[in-house]
Amino acid sequence: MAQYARGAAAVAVIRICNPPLNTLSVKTLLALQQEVKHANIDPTVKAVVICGANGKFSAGADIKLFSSPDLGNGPSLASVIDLIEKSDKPMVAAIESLALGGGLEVALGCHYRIAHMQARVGLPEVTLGLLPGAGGTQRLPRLIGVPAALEIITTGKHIRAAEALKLGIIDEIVEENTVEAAIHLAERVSGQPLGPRRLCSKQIPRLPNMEAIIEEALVKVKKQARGFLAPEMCFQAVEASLHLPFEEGIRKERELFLFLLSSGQATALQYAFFAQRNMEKWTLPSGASWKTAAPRPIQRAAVIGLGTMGRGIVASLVKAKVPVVALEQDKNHLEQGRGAVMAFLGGEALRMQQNNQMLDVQKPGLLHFTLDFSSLRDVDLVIEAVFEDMAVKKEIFHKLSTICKPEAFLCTNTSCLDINEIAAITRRPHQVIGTHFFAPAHIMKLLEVIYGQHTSPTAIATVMSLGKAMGKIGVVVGNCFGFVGNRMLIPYRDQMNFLIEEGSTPEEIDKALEEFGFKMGPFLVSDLSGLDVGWRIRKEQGLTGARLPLSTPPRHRNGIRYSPLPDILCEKGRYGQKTGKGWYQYDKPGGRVPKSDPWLHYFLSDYRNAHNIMTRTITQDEILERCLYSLANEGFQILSEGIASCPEAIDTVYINGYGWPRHRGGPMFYASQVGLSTVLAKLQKYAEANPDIPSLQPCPLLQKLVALGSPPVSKWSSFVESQNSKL
Ligand code: 3H9
Repeated sequence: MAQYARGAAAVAVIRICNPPLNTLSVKTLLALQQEVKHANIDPTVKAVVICGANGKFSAGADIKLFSSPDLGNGPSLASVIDLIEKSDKPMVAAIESLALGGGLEVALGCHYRIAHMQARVGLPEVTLGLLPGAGGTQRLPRLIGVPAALEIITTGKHIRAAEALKLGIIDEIVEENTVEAAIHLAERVSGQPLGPRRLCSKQIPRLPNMEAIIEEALVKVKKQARGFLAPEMCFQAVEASLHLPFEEGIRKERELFLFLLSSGQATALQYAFFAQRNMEKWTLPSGASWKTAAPRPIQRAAVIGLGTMGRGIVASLVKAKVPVVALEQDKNHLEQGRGAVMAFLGGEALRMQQNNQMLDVQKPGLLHFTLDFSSLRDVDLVIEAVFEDMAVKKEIFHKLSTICKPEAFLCTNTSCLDINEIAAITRRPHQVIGTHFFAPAHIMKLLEVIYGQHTSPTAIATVMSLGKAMGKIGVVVGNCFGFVGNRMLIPYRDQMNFLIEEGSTPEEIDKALEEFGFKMGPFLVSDLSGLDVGWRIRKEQGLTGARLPLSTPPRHRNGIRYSPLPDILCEKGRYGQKTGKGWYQYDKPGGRVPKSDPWLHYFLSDYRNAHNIMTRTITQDEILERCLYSLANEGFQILSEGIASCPEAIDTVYINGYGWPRHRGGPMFYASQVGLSTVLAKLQKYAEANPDIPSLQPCPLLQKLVALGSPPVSKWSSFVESQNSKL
């Protein structure tokens, strides 16, 4: 609740109070409104400071409100800000820690803004599928100009106090006692005219080349959007501030805000926001959970293998200021790894310096490169990151089990291998856990944390806590081939291959999925990551089989449809970008710009002829349905097996590790938005037409959910739990 106190010189201090982040709920807004009204009519009050309780200004509107029946109850945020701005007593915002969204809009309604040097401000509504709906799109451009406001509002980025000062968002920065400083400022400005300080009556700063700037900004926004509505609506609202008087601009902002609020995209993004945060609150089928398991501190970690993954993991640990021992098998690999890690970290140190942060890579003890396994004797946790070869991994874990201290945790960075089999080779299976990082590991946020049969809750809590410190989004998942993310990719990739066998092209499939919202189509991704990676795994699984004459390799394995196309490409040395040829062609090995390859189209046509496949035109809808519904179908199977504890876990994995467009909420949320009965009917149709593709057979859980009337995503887990408890 907002409180009301009085400073020495009749300055009222109003504290926004709604822990932990002082979000603006109906109750908080009502209290803020009352306190501002009080201050306005109290003749002894000469000026007002607005701040947040517990050293945080405000994280903005309470996002839960947007889907709650309380929406529309109480005063609107816009009306409270209007009251603040129209006050004839100086209102000073004292910004500590953060002022985001509606929080910054409150501060923009104030006549002066003062911030602590560590504070961050921003209008991140776009990331929730919205736009700043309480005057932010009209006040910010009046304060800092249209180009800077467009950049902030269409990207939603957070801005540090120093930059906010440069841009003119805040008037002063202080190193300590922000509220005290704000009281002094309020005393100083008391009695001065407020007209020029009210952003609602300020003229937009004009630039001679404004039209060109606006056009350029629109092109940029459209290029990034890929069907995501909010950035363009943010653009339109800010553009309105250029042409319309303040009140009309506010009306336009409102209209666009309400449009976005009712769009499925805002619902999807808000779902994704809370889904991601819930991942920290993991629970195992055994009942053990984040509440009952405490993480152990990691004073020193080790990484084995400095290939692509190991390098990124080392860099992430160092960034998190965790001392690391980095181990390789020979001098050559060690030096290559050292060079790559130092290059990542050098870039990172520069970036951090620009934000007034420090990363001292040379700090003694922070990073130690070695060839000597005995250096791992004292570490608290090891992450093995060698290539995906069970025999090699087992050998390493056997060694670790004898060398590392008994309480050390042993993690394997694997994308598909069996954690139990690796754990069984050690004398401490309860300390063994899977950590599936995504490449490049120093950038990608997702971390699948895989528990095996014996993994202890303490090991999970420790890895989740370490992952968080490394800036990762940890998702706890069960052990099976491919875990959550890669297992679901299998039917998806099968469909894309089957579709090109039947008459589609990589270009058409990539375009369909890019228009759906993926940054890159699946064939382009495959060329980028290398076709040989999957080929090696398929060979190890014995899937690729013995080669018949190349033009007619069989399209089935044990009666189940199997497309040999990717294997044939690999046999021809077409690994993707690295060899300059894959599903596309590139100007040279390592080239990045894809070009359609006539060879591939002739090859596909020969292949279809050899197999007597009647080529047909495949629609964009069929491409999307077969690829995406088969992916979600596997998700339902994963849920029913308890590999993922909830649909939110699957969606968080896909959004953060597989490029699934966030504004579509993740595959499970998407299935619920399309309608479970529609997804079921389509799967049934495709399964009937393709009886040799078992992954198109609808999962029993999907069928049961449809029979139950398609409950919302939030109810699926309790349904699965009740089903499993009956077994
Ligand atoms: C808006 O303002 C619209 C306006 O224009 C007005 C229109 C009319 N609401 O993330 P954390 C919860 S839209 C509800 O773990 P951190 C969060 O779920 C809003 N709840 O902390 C978590 O709950 P729990 C614009 C919220 O330090 C707890 O607070 N604002 C909200 O890692 C702690 O959060 C934004 O988009 C919220 N607004 O990160 C800011 N914010 O403990 C959204 C947080 O139950 N928030 N919670 O799991 C964030 O980006 C991050 O929370 C922040 C802190 C960076 C602030």
